[in-house]
Amino acid sequence: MADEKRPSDTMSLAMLEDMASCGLETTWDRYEQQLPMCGFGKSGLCCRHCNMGPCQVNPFGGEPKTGVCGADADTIVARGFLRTIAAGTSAHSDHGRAVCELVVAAAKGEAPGYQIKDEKKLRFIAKVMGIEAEGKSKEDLALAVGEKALGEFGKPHGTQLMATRAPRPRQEIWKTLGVTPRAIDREVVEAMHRTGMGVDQDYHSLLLHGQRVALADGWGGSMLATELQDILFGTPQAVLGEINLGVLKADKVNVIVHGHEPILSEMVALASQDPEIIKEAEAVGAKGIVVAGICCTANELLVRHGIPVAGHMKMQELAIATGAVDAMVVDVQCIMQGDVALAAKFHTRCITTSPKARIRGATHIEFEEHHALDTAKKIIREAIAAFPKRDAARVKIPQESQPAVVGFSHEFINYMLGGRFRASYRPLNENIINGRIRGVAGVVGCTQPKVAKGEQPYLELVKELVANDVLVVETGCAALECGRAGFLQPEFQDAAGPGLREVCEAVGIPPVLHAGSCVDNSRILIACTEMVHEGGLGDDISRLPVAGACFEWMNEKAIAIGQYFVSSGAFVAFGITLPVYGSPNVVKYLTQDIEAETGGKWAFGLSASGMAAAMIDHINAKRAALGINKQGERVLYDMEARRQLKF
Ligand code: SF4
Ligand code: MSK
Repeated sequence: MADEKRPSDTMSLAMLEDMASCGLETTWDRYEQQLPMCGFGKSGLCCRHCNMGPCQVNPFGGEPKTGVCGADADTIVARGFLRTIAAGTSAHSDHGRAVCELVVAAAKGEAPGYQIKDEKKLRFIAKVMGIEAEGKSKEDLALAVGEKALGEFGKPHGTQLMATRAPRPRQEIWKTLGVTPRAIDREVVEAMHRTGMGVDQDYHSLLLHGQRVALADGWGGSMLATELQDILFGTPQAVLGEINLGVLKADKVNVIVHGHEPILSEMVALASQDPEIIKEAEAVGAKGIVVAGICCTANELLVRHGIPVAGHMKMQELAIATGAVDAMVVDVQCIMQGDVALAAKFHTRCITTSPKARIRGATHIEFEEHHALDTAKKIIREAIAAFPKRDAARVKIPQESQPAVVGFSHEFINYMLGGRFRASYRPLNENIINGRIRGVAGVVGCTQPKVAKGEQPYLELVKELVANDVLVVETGCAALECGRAGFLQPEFQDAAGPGLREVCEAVGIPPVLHAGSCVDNSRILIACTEMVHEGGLGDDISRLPVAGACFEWMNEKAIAIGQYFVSSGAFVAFGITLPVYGSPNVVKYLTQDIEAETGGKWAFGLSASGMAAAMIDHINAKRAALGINKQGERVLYDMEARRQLKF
């Protein structure tokens, strides 16, 4: 059992104990089986980039000091880091490409069921792209925007159009460094080329390209994904949702949608409301249909429609183990292959839907945008067919869930702060300048089993931040972890420091704002840019009293995100560790020297309270540099003080 003095996830602990007693294997068991993990891999010192290897370099300075080709630790570590960024960028950007293709298809009338929902944003993005909108119907404009957006992935000349939204001084920094992102595919291809045997063998040169690739993600693929999804499905605004396994219902057909792309899950949600489909569910004895999300597909549906969320990444197996999931419908990213083996021990149907992501043993029903609603109905019918096969004796749904107010897109934050007629970031900037709000923190990213069972470092981190008057913006699984602890409710104001609480009470927002999925970290880039443009906090993101964090990072995408924030001027802290310790030069570059180039830097391997302290210290330093350091000293919350907080 977890130490009682620490925040503990008793629900998951109880479920894991029950699963163990039933002989059901989980990701925690498989993690244990992997221990001890390879030290070369952990420190980034293993290279498999050619068949003279695999090579491993001695991390303690002894022999061998290089691989067969002579590549040293710096080169091997930097190549690995760059490939990780490239992989993360590919994932976000391929997601973005699929959205662009859907916008084009919808505009041509070839994707029945999809419409242009946010014409205002469509016109705004057209302007950013230099497309003349005057006199064009929304369909014609969407076609032009979709085609131009698709061009961003492979255009032979020029740089990313979305990057022109960054503050001017930031664009100048990128230009000087030579990292303004060109076509997204080009940056990824070049990363793979540079990191192959016998090409780029200078760690600084490799890591500079890492910056360029990451920027192609944040200010390219991810931003296009977010903006075009908003155009198609609507820009999020505050909506009430519910988070945790208790959203599943024993008497209803439960369909989980899991992965990242809302393209299909939007249709699954729509199909679940079809009277004919509901009748079919009732005909097999169910009282209705629940569609609930896991991971970032969940976040996409949650922030736009308030559709309930069953859990985050490391809860996918727990969801199946409730015995009440009739279909686990997956698209791409963060889907564990182990789900299929576990589902086979229940009545649960695992259904893959993407041509890019098949899992042996799963049922494959390929999503096709031209017949999306029909595909979605077919999928729900699979779940309905599975419902009567449930073993009622094995249905154990924990009765735990929390309401959550979500949907804080940067447009909605703007509106909340300023109102419909004077939407503006002015109140936020003013409250930062007057010291009620110390600064803003982005807490984003994954959950994973390297964190001991029952421990919840995101909760420790976020509690400490808000108690110190730091407004927190969240995305991804971190947001879901905080949501199921009740942190996304206005009542969580009680845990905030006096200044932040006053602002939250006045505006009517929680001190933790859920902004969306992994690709939606681009919303935070734009929010930072808006703060710069509003004035009073310096002329660039690097001057803002802001910081970012990801404690339980797991997916390569998280590294791409961390790097694009650092390259945009932010301080970014990651938990656990990064696979770079094998090269002191790379560590020094990422945690120190890069600051002179970009104004941002990395920190890693910190505890939750160490991370909070580092972020607050950074925010204080930025306040001091701006001459607005009237805020009091950092309040350090020890375990006793934390226990006394309401949450
Ligand atoms: Fe070894 Fe060099 Fe080949 Fe890597 S590229 S496997 S270090 S020989
Ligand atoms: S789902 S990438 S575990 S946030 Fe986006 Fe969660 Fe990380 Fe996957």
